[in-house]
Amino acid sequence: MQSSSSDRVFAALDRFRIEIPSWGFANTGTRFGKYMQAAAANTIEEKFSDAGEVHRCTGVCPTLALHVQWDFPDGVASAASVAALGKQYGVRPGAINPNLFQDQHYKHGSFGNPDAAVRAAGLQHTTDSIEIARQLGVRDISMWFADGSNYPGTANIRQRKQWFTEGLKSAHAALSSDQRLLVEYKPFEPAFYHTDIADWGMALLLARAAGPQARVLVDTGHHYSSQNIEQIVAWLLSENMLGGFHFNDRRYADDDLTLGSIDPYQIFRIFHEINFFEWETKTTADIAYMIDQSHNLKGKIEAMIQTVTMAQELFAKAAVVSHELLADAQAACELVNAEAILQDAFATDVRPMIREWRKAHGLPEYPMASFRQSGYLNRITQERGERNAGSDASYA
Ligand SMILES: [Mn+2]
Repeated sequence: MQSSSSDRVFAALDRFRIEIPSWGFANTGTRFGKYMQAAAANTIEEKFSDAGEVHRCTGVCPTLALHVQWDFPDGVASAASVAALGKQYGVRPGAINPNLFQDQHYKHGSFGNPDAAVRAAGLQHTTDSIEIARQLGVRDISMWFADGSNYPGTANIRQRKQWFTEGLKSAHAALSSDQRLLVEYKPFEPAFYHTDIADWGMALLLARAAGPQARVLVDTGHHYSSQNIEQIVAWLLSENMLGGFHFNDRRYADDDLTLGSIDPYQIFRIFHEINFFEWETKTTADIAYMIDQSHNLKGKIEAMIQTVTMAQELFAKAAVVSHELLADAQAACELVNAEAILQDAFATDVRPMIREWRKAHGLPEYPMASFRQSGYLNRITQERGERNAGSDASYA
């Protein structure tokens, strides 16, 4: 017997959790400058506090992704104080993101740098990051590399591929048995001629070479325009190689716009492929849903709540799809019917069901209103405003 769509939506909401990034609460900007927000978080404690507020309002963000360079000023030695902050604010440390692009010696790359000493420094930072994760009880280490080149002929592409293979193998060897290495890809930026891990195929090959606990991380903003991301997702699922997502939306390139602000149907189709896979295989895909967005113009906490509730809504819409009917329509090549099953699910207003689910779990029915009524923003604006006004808005 088929379950009702509201049963399916409730079951989907019960299992949907999404991780928010610490850097989404800080004053970040464009490549050209930044507009300072009085309420932006400056310290790791402020980031945990803001994340705790998002989790209080939404109930689905129990973890906070952390960035080693920015959130662990003393490296491994900062792990204990970060763990304490997690307890204090009711948000656990999430994926650990090493930083292999900010230090001066990474000018010509990290794992792909022609200088063996720089490659070794990159690997050391990565194994330190794995140790931080281990001390925090964190499973996932998210590897994003800015490595690449700007001009034809300036880099040995095959040699760098080999260095990446070796570096990722060595990093993998440092994992505990319960940890995972997530390999992210991006077609361009900051490198504008070639990027060492430019697409999902390269990430897949490198993850396979690294070892059995490596998976691919799909950042929705890291694709060329019009690329079929849900097909990539379906292929990675079928290969058991999809480790997680960095969600954001984009209009032109890696724009870091709010999830669903430009193309909500895209995200719905991704969620649909995951749900359909799970239904067909009677398995649960082990996927880390994470947000990777920086908000320059919107208020940072409001933008995060907006993102989380949109993700929840699109995940719930995907749960409305009747997989039995869809499988039948596909098998019979009933094209219009099959497509309409997706379209009808996407058009379903799931918001009343989500409010019911929140009520049943003692959560605010309207997370944004709850945030605005809480007085939290006023409080942190006063606490942080003077200091933030004095910080540097220039990138030059
Ligand atoms: Mn990302």
